Amino acid sequence: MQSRVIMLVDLDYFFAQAEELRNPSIRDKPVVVCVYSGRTETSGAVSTANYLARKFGVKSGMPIVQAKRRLRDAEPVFLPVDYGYYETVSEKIMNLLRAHADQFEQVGIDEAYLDVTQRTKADYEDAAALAQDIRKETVARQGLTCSIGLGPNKLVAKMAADINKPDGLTIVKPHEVAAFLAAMPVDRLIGVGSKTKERMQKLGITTIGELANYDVQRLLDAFGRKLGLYFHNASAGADDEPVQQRGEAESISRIATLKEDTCELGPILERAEVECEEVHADLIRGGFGFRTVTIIAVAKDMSVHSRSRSLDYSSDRLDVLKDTVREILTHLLAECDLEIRRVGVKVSGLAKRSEAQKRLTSFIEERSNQSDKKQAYI
Ligand code: DCP
Ligand code: CA
Ligand code: CA
Repeated sequence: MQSRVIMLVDLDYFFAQAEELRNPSIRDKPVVVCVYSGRTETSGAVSTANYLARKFGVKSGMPIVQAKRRLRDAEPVFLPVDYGYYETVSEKIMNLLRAHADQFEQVGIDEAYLDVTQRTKADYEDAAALAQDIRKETVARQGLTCSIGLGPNKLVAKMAADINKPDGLTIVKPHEVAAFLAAMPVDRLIGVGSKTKERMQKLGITTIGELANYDVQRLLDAFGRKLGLYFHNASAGADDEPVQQRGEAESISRIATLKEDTCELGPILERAEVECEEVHADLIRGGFGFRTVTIIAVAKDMSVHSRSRSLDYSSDRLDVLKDTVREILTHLLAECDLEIRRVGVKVSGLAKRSEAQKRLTSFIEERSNQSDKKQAYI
């Protein structure tokens, strides 16, 4: 097979950079974009932060209070997430990137794979020049910097893009792959989390190179066939996944056990709202809107009850999701006398969001807000 040339383009500190774009006066300050949970004024988590804020140790997922503490004397700017705006920015960038690819695959709100084998005739010098053009173009046309990894497959391209951030370009030619990976700690390999890292450590594996040289049969014994084979191939930098627009996810869900079994709406709703936020974050990262919301409730006796409601339009709004969840739960609890042990939120009927859809949705939502909101549901 002809060797491929794959690029991974990832926007730098995306939500925070998008905020800087519409308000350049905050550029020289630490900028922290937050998902406020609404419980207290500062409860919630950091979505992302610009690189100045990261110098103070602020990072995605950190509690907002902790970020505030770290940035106490640094004149920080804290902003709430504005997914709709980031999506608009993302869409423009993706359209720009798509034009440079033979095959294009968006893998989240701020990154995409480009197969550029044909247009560069598999020449890395050509591909490097194309990557430089793309970097210049995202800045000149959309005002945003990105980091790019270039390599013979998606795995190497992705890992290369992470090396030189922000505003970096890292090129790994086919003959450089083994050396590029060998010395890296094993948890830098995509798919190796902290638990797997610990298990590998017990096997005497601490670097990706050691994983590549580890006896394959023993690896399969330890991790099972599918995962073992993946680790074996990936650690050698082998990956033949094609670049292609993915089929749409069928659903996104979260389920969790309540602190105690209860039949009261308050604590059940509180848990469900956290799940709404997590589901919604995944939804936005994937660039999806939803039409159907399902509540799954597991009762004390382990019986499972589910209720769904469909909107007559596709939405990506957290408030719409939360309102629908509240409505379904209220009905469910009124209908059956249940002590709930676990509660889950699922969205389905997912569709990629386009500009036209978004305009339509905001129009319908405006209308339905004016009249009785229930009319928006079927
Ligand atoms: N995001 C989030 N919560 C997380 C991780 C990410 O809300 N735990 C959101 C905010 C990010 C966006 O997704 O801006 C893209 O995620 P990345 O992992 O690509 O991170 P950034 O673009 O923020 O930073 P980097 O410059 O490291 O790519
Ligand atoms: Ca990014
Ligand atoms: Ca990303």
